[in-house]
Amino acid sequence: MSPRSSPILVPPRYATPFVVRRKFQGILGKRRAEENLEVLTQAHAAYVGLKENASLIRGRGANVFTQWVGDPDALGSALLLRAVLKSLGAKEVRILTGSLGHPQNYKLVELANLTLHNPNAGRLRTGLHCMVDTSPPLGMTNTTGVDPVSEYFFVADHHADPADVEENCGLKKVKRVLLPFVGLEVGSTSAFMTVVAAAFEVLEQLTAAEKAAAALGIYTDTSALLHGATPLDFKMFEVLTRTEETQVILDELRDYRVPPEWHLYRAAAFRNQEVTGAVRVAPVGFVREEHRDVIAEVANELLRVEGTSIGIAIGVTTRGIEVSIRADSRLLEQDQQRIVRVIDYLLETAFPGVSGFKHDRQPPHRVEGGACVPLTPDQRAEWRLEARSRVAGNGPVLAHCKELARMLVAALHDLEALEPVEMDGLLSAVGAREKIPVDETPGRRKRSTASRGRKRANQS
Ligand SMILES: [Mn+2]
Repeated sequence: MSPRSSPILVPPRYATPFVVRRKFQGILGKRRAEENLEVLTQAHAAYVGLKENASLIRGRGANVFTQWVGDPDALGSALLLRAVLKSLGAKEVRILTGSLGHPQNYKLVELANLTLHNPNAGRLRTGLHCMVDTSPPLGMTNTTGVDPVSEYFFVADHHADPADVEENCGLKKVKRVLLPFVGLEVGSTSAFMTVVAAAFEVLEQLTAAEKAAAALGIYTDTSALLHGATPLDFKMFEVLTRTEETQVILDELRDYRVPPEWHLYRAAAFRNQEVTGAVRVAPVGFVREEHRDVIAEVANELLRVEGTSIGIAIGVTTRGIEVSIRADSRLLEQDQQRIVRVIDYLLETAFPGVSGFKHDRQPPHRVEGGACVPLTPDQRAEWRLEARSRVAGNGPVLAHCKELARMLVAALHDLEALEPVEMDGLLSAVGAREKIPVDETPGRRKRSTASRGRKRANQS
């Protein structure tokens, strides 16, 4: 992209703080409006932009794309945008989500009575293209498999960096993104879309279940308002859950049930894991697409095991090879930032040229990410995966996951040989920790006894 050419993401026009305060004080209260002034300035620009373009929307259809595998934040944002577009006269608004990967999300879709359309076959051909909780262009990273579009009407997302979105749009020949709200500084896209919907006065038209769905979006993306939640996330969660009816539905969504297979995946992951120092890699084997999010849950759990800095889970779905990575550098005494470089190296070496690998850097110490590598025709023919195939079993799929696990560990050993300082404390962390006298403090002794007990349980 030449820096002089006009940007694809049309820069929003921002109002003065006076105008922004006046619009949002009634919704958030004076103090909260002041606390959130920056993001509210963006919400105000979204409100004005949508209003000014009402003539484009009226009588027309709209597509709202999410990630291929929809999560609560994406679905909550989508139904909020749908309400806004309908209030501006849109004839039909379709939510385009390829699949769901978690039982909680099936429950959400059922309770909020959402109809999800296939992102390719189910789109309105002449509709305005919108995107929530993920950024253009379609067909990359978590929208792999979605046919591209060249013009976007409205985008709201808190994940990608605006400069990266601009660059990727240029590479994929996107012509224009008319109303881009990307790289939002909020814990959830749903919080942003809730305040936009409130500006349009459409919140009260939502059903209790729809409000609960949006609240769950805020809740899950901020780990129950504990991780990366901004004042806007807190406030919008409170606004959405004011009625008892909404609270009851939200409680039901939080208290979801998992299918019995869920624990087969976990058991396979912990039985097959490769542990090298502070690195745990768990091959899971075949995972049904509707259970796909268990791979990320396994990665989270690996990182929870004491003394772990990197947790990687590998599974195969009918979509492809799915890898989920979690890293935490708090155990590393020096230069905690190097965890990002180690993960970068690992992904580039083990999966060269694979588009779709992406990870959020959450400095100073957390890295989260994942990717889906499409299956080759040979793998498809050999494995003959069907939706009903046996999950997490032995066989060629698990063998392939194990092979990938070994490759990742080998790549780390190579990096250690090349740059020992980068890898200090990662592959050899357990050995280093065992040198610490166990009776150093009473607290430490207690913890290490507990950890030994858990390790035995996991290995059996
Ligand atoms: Mn999100």
